[in-house]
Amino acid sequence: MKAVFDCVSIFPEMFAALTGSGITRKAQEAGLWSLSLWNPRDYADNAWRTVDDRPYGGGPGMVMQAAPLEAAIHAAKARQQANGARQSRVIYLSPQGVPLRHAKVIEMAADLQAGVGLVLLCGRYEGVDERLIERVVEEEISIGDFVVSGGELAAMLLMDALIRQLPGALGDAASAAEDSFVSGLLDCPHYTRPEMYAGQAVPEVLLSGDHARIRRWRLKASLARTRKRRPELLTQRALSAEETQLMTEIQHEQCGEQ
Ligand code: 9WO
Repeated sequence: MKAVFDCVSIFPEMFAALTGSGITRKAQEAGLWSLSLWNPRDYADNAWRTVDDRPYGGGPGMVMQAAPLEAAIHAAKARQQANGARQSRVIYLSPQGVPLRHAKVIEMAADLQAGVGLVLLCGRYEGVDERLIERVVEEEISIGDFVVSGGELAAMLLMDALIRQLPGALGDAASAAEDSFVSGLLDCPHYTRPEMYAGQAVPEVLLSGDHARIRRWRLKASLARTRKRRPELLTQRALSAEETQLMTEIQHEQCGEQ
C-alpha cells in the first residue's frame, strides 16, 4: 500500500526539499508515497490568520494555539480515512519526544505499508499549547538532543528515513538492508577513483579482488570505528565469533599505537 503522510505546518513550502530532489522525489514519482500539507492559518478564526498567542505565566515568545492546529489535524485525518487509511497516527516532532532510533524507523515503515497514515505536527515559536498535545497527539518523537527553529526539518528527516525503507525506493544495487545501523555498527570507510589522492593510497585490500578478505576488512573497520566513536553501541549488541576475533586484533593494534 502507498505510504501516506500529512503534515501540519505554517511553512508548507519547506517540504519541497523532499518532493523536489533525490531518492524521495523518485519514490514519490513512482507512487510509493504521497504528501498532503495542511496550513493551520487556513483554520484561524481571525482576519489576520494568526495562530499564535502569548504564553500564560509570561516569558518571551509565543505559543501555537490549540484550535487551529486541531482543526487542521482533524481535516488531515478525515481525508486519510476517506482515502482508505486503516488508521491515522498523529505524531508531534519535538525535543521532548522519545529519541528516534533505526529499529523504530523499520517498525514505522512497516506500519505505513500496512495502511497506517501518519499526520506529522510541526510546531513553531516556543511550542504548542499542551492541551492540544494531550487531546490529539499519539506519539512525540525527537530526532536528537538539540533545538531547531521548528518541527518541519525533523518531520522531513523522519519521512526521508521512512521513505528509503519502502520497497522499491532505493535503486536495484542499493538496499536499505545494507545501511549502517542494520548491523548495529557504524559504516566502514568508502573509496573511489583515483587510486592515489593527495598522496594517500586506497587501502590495498580493496584493490585485491579477494571478496572474502574485503568483507573481513570492512567488518573490522566497522568494529574499530564503532569502538572508537560509539562504544555504547557495542555494549548493546552481541558479537559473533568472527567479530570477537577481529576485536581482539583491534585491541592489540591499539595497544601498539600508544
Ligand atoms: C524556542 C524558544 C525560544 C526562546 C526560549 C525557549 C524556546 N524554546 C523553543 C523551542 O523549543 N521551540 C520548538 C521549535 C517548539 C517545537 C517545535 N520546534 C522544534 C522542534 N525545535 N526543534 C524541534 C525538534 C524536533 C524533533 N527533534 C529535535 C528537535
